[in-house]
Amino acid sequence: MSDGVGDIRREFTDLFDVYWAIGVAIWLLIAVLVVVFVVRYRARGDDDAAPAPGRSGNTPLELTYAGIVACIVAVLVWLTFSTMDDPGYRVTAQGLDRGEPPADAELVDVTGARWNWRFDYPRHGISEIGTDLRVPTLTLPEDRPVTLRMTSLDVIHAIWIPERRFKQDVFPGRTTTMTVVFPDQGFWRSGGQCNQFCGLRHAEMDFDIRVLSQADYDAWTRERGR
Ligand SMILES: [Cu+2]
Repeated sequence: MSDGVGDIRREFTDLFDVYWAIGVAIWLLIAVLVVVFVVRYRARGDDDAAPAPGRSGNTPLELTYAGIVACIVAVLVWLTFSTMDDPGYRVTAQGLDRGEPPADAELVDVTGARWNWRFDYPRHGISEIGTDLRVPTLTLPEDRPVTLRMTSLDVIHAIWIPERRFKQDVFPGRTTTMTVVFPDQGFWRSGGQCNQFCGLRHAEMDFDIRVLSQADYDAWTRERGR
């Protein structure tokens, strides 16, 4: 993995695992308590059907319970925000380019417009534009940071790459910069989608993703470039 850019997919999967484990633990606790109370306090014939003398409350127990819940929430908030603070996942807008892209990052200008995507590779003079009949292909080098400079020509779109757990809105009149890494070679048909409803043909606003070895990527840029 290249310097400075985390593996977003792995980081968000790890984060999800924490949420999942806590959710399962709480579900099990409640399920066990329900069974215990059903068995222990079940009606045992008419004599016992009258309501048991109630207890009005147990303040220390309730405070302990609230404290545990607050701790869980605090941990989840902290974990979530520290995951999103990965340099590769940092949103930069309108020239506020904090989170400097790594020096070896490939640069791709992404432009969304109803209802297609355009990918420009300014260092290679390559433009890849979708048409009504064919979605474009985002071609990228393997295991190298790729800085996406994203904007829109009309309305708000969102670039969504489920395989990498990557999603970001793109806005007209504003550039958002993010750096991602695709660690494995492969081809994903419709691996990228628009995720912000943008009109009639929003659902068709897809693109394919092709990740090549560095050598194949160099060959591709030579062949396609000017
Ligand atoms: Cu769209």
